[in-house]
Amino acid sequence: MFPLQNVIPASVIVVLLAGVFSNNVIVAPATSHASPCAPIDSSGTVLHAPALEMWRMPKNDLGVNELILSAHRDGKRFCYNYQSGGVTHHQTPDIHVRPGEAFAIRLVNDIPSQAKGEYVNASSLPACMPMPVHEGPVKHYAGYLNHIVTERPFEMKPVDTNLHLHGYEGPESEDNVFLSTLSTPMHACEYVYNLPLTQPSGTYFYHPHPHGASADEVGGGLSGVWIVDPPKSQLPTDDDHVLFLSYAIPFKADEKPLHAKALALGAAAYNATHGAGGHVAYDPFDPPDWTFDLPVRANGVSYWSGRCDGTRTDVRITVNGSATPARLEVSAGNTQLLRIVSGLGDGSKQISLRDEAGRIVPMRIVETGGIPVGGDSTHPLARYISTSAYELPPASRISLLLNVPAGQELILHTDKHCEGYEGARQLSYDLVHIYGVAGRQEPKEIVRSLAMTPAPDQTPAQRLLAYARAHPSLIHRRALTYTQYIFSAHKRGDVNFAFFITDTTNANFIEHSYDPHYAAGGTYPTNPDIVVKQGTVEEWYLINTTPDRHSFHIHQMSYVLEHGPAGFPVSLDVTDVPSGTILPIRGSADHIRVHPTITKVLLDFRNVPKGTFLYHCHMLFHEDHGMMGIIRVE
Ligand SMILES: [Cu+2]
Repeated sequence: MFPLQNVIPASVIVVLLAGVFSNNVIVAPATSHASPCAPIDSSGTVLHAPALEMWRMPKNDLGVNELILSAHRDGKRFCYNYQSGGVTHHQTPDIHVRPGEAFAIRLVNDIPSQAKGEYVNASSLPACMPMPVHEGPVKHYAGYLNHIVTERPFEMKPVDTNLHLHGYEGPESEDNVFLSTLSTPMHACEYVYNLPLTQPSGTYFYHPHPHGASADEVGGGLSGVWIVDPPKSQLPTDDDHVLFLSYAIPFKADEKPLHAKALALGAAAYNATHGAGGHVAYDPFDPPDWTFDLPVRANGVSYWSGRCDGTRTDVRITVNGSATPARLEVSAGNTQLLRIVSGLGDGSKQISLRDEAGRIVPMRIVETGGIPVGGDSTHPLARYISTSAYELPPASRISLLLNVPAGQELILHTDKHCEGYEGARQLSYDLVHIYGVAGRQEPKEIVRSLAMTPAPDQTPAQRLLAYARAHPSLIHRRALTYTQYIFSAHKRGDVNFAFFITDTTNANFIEHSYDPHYAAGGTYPTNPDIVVKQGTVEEWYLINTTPDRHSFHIHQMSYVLEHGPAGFPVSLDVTDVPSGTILPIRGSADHIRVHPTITKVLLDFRNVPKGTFLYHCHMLFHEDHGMMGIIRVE
């Protein structure tokens, strides 16, 4: 964390008229800024966001330390501002919290217009209310292996918003994303959190979760970082860096429009209109290849290159709001911690470290998704996993340790790679040049961190995997299958993308998109897709039958990825679900099949609070178009 005055560049500080306090009611500032969102910094330097320690924030009139965040829109861009001492700041803060402490974040929705919610006492704010759901007419088709699939078009303009503390392990009532701000009288909600004592020390993410509008809002820049500090930091704050990856907004010319050929291919591959002749029986844990009925080459036109060339390149990204590559100077001799956070709504990045000659330098990963790889929240840097590259899905975080000798540099690089056969093509470029500078500080003791070993019981993740292997009869297995379609046009020129995540363990499954139903006055859906018993452990097979890359995230809890970096099991809350493998069909040049990939995770429901929450793909375009389900722990 960094003192505020040292980290906000003067060029982007815009101090509005200080609010006037009167009977504890803050009067709205009288002037406005040209844009509520800070511009992309082109200085070539990595800037650091303001660090706010929640326990130092002013208390609201209910006695809880409070941060007031307001959500704004400027064209395609979205951003958070925050209020402090009557002043509006145009940066998204890094929020520091400590286990066992209570804090409040008030979210004010200034997207459609300035709301009143900034300027009243917390006790005067009515509670958050259920988010309205806008559904189109439902049609039925035959989908994966001839099971029923429902088409339920869902459109929402990005005007409603809410707050999700991604990675938060407290009760459902404190992180209820079924609620939102727009339908409340002051377009604002106060979220009050009591951070569990068991919340791991590490790096987390906050962002809006309005179903149907998440991709626009998060991709447009509406997200930030929250950090759970250990009881005693293992590093000086100057050696602790957040590197927040987000799209360069407004979108640059490197974003090519989706190619018509790609649409034709998608339609050919997934048009789910073939007749329902009774579903195919199969082993849900060993699913068959999915054959495309319609040709991928026809009439002399090839809709399928068979290569990993994507249909368009992904958007250039920024680091902490600075154009890339950006320079970060660090103290030579001191161990540095890089907290790398993907704020990309849809893109999955493969990142690596390089030396000046371009050679791969092993990354020492001490944290995945907020959780120390060694499982020790008191000493979160105590263990590391060494790996040459890491696939960073949206909303995921890893932290690295590194040392840079004086006068040398290490380069954080995003690699060219395949985001699935249909997904965006990821370009290769440098993100951050990390220079070692001598004499900035007295060299400190190098942080002691030990490499992980394959011992089966070194970490909580290893112990859970060993337990599951030793007691297979106690572990409930579940298959979650990812499918996607383009349905027939509703009107001329219109295509309806639809994405599904379905519990296919039950042989009579029906593919349907996210579909919450509420009882009158209720604040949680009453129709969970998955019900689990508190106290159990489950193993989920994440099965990707599509040629697109997906990811897996669940709220309120982390889980164990069995085969993580360098083969180690790790705890995290978002993982990559690699695309299915494209295979030819013998005797047919025009048809292909997709061999599903299987990613295995262990979910330990023994310490998860009872409640109703969500699991979904964190490619937000996919989530917005249905790839999300409701789980109830009871
Ligand atoms: Cu997805």
